[in-house]
Amino acid sequence: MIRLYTTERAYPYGTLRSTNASKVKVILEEKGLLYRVERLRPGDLWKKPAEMLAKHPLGKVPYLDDGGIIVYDSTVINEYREERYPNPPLLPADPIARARARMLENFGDEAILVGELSAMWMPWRSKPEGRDTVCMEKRREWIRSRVFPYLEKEIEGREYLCGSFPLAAAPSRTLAMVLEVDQMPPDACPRVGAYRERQRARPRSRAISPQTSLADSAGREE
Ligand SMILES: N[C@@H](CCC(=O)N[C@@H](CS)C(=O)NCC(=O)O)C(=O)O
Repeated sequence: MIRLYTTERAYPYGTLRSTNASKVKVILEEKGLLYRVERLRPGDLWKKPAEMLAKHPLGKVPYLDDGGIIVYDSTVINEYREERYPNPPLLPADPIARARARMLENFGDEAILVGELSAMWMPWRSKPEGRDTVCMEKRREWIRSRVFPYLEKEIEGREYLCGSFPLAAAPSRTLAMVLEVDQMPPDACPRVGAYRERQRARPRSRAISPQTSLADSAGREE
């Protein structure tokens, strides 16, 4: 049985989940694998208890326990999944298309997930009066000016960023998750807006939707 270690909690705006772990969760779903979610206490991300550090030396989530094999880091986990369970494939076979998929994934990691998105997402865990709205707006501006235009260009003429190969789009699936709560409009990028709706409509996105309860998104054991 695969166990995904992450943080997910119910808040007044829905179920708020770790962004990096959601990148893994959505891929486990796309692979149709059976797994169970093990939810850590959100405070563990700061306290970093010894049992967590024993599994992930940086004390972060996600990490995966695949029958006793521990794998951490969302990109490494998703590639491990691909190599260990090749069907359905997450990456195209052609080396050039494969490099493009990996570049899109890397862009998503560096432009969306590292820093920018969490600074916009974490404040939703606080009461409205406790949020740094100036900082949140700065992060939205980054997404508007640097992320949306690039995705707008890459999605042109395509239904999904990389056809039926979801690895490229895993970070942007978590952006779609955050924007279900944040509601920031795609402004001048209509293709991104329509793409986001298509992503959310995929049945496999349900497991990371803020509208899906904790009980309903704990994984599938059979
Ligand atoms: N590169 C890692 C980043 C993981 C990460 O930063 N996770 C966040 C939660 S979304 C975390 O554990 N933060 C606590 C910390 O940075 O100490 C990955 O892709 O898994």
